[in-house]
Amino acid sequence: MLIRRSSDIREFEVTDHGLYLGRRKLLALGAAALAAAVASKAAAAPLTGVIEGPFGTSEPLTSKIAATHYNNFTELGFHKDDPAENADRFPPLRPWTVEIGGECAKPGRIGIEDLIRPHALEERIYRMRCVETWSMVVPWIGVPLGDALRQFEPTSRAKFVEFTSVHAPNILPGQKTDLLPWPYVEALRIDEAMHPLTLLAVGLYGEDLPVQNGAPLRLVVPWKYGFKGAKSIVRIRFTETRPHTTWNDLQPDEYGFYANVNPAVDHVRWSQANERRIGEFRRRPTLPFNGYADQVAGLYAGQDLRRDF
Ligand SMILES: Nc1nc2c(c(=O)[nH]1)N[C@H]1C(S)=C(S)[C@@H](COP(=O)(O)O)O[C@H]1N2
Ligand SMILES: [Mo]
Repeated sequence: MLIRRSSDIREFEVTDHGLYLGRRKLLALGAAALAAAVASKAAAAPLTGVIEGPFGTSEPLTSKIAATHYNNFTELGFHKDDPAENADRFPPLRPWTVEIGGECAKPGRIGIEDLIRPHALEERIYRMRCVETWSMVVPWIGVPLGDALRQFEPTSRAKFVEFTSVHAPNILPGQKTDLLPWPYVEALRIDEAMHPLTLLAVGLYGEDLPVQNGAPLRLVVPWKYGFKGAKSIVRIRFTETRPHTTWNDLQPDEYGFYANVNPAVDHVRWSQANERRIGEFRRRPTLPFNGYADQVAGLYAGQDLRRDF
């Protein structure tokens, strides 16, 4: 039942084909028609009181239409334009409860509002880099994950943090298939999770997170390949041992646990040395840690990043 031959389920194939469909559809629709289609989807609420975060880039933004229509969210379909198209199949987004547990002194179940209320929402313009060789620049809004997690008082045994995405096979079309073993699970080492660059995002482009980008809250880890950014999180757990994670379990030689953006370590079947920004034609060199080396390289001092890829 579960797992197809790994060659059938490469993220690359899934999304590359989808990207083609998406671009063709964009051309066919034209920007105006597409904008109308976007507007008719669940009305996004503007987020207020957002302050400018301490990190970010001044590079030109990817268009909102591209960032909300070239998506990987397997629960909502196979192709890159499926998540936007299937967005209204998603269960009601409020109230949304995230269960926090594992190696912490104060486990709890909290609503998204409770998670956010004590913290100022920050806007951070982050470079995003998929393990496929495209990239985006997206203005995310959220709270630093570390600030949100500290109140649960992780113990000294907490070495990793595991993130579990929504599981609703009766509603989510992708979960009626065996495209991936469900639910989607990702994890970070605790120092990565607590690093100030790691964001629990609740919005983008000034508004609530659209379903296709992982509503109502998802992880954004800008120095890592996109698959580390679990969407629509329902559970966060502190663990002593390294959790199993979806893509790493499926194809460990292709999707490393660390998944730090690294132009010097190729994917098994393609180079990771350069990338194409959505909306641009020329390729550009990929930067170590996606350009965030100054902030995060120290986390990996003494580690062999060819082995720990
Ligand atoms: N739950 C869940 N989270 C997920 C995925 C997924 O299929 N399911 N895809 C991942 C991958 S491979 C990428 S590149 C990013 C894409 O995020 P975006 O659509 O907002 O660009 O989400 C990640 N998070
Ligand atoms: Mo990805």
